[in-house]
Amino acid sequence: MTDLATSVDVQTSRAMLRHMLVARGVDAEAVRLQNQGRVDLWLSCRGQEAAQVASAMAIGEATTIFPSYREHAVAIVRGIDGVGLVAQWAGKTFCGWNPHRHRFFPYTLVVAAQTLHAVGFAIARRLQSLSEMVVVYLGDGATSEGDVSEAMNLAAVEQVPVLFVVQNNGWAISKPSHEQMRTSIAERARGFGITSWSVPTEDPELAYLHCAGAREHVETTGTPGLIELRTTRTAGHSSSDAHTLYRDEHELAAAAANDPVQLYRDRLLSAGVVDDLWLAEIDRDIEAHSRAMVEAFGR
Ligand SMILES: Cc1ncc(C[n+]2csc(CCOP(=O)(O)OP(=O)(O)O)c2C)c(N)n1
Ligand SMILES: [Mg+2]
Repeated sequence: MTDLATSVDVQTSRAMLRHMLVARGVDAEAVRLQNQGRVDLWLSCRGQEAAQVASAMAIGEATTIFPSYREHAVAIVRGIDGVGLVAQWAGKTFCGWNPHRHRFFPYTLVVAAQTLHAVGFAIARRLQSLSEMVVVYLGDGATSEGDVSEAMNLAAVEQVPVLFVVQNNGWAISKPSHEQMRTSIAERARGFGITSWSVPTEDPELAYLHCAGAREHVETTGTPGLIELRTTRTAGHSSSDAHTLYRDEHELAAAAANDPVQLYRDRLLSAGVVDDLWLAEIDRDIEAHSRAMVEAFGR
């Protein structure tokens, strides 16, 4: 990746923090509703907000995204509200948003299947002479699925502009990522002839710049790319997963101490990029999401 910008502007910083805070608030309300039995299942994105918001914002609004099932913060960036996001998990609908309007396809619970959908979509776009970049989100565990090998190979052979965004949160349910593969995820992509990067996401701004670089590479070359975002899953795999049974207490304590949302909030506050008034407005926004969610599912 060359010619990376070295900083993000203040508006981008504020927007990133706003999306991260709203995603955290919506996620927390969904957890509460699930605890009350109003939502059947929830797969929290807690801890992954920086990776998701930074990548989604770097990708921009025009690109079609194929998500997995945990990209709630990406959905928030795409303008999907808490009610739309949770409706599927409350058994109300197959998809709580308009995939075409938001350019955000329905969640796929069949691990890795969306990678083939994304590559097929990109090929179809080219056949329609509408060549455009397509983005697909997947997890570390998904990269061991045969579908991902097929998708990466097809994308490379067809030379279509698909950006694979892999959130490596360290776990595929209870299987740690270091036990899932002998090579790194980025190396796997290179084996298929796909340019790849592996970046940390503790700093959302750095993650944003790296993702913007990956996006530019895919857009300008018209070829696939893969960016591995190293992140942390703070909660269990799902609301049915007692993750403290298989996770080390020190790992969980470190995750809580390095919470990307709290750290970024503190950083922008002490730098004067945001102030208490600005944060209070975001709190009101979160409350509005929560109220609407309780109204829709809470009784
Ligand atoms: C084809 C398929 N195999 C297995 C499962 C069961 N399953 C659901 S999530 C998951 C782990 C996926 O891990 P990862 O790709 O790292 O994503 P994460 O949940 O960590 O976001 C598995 C094995 C499934 N839903 N679909
Ligand atoms: Mg994972």
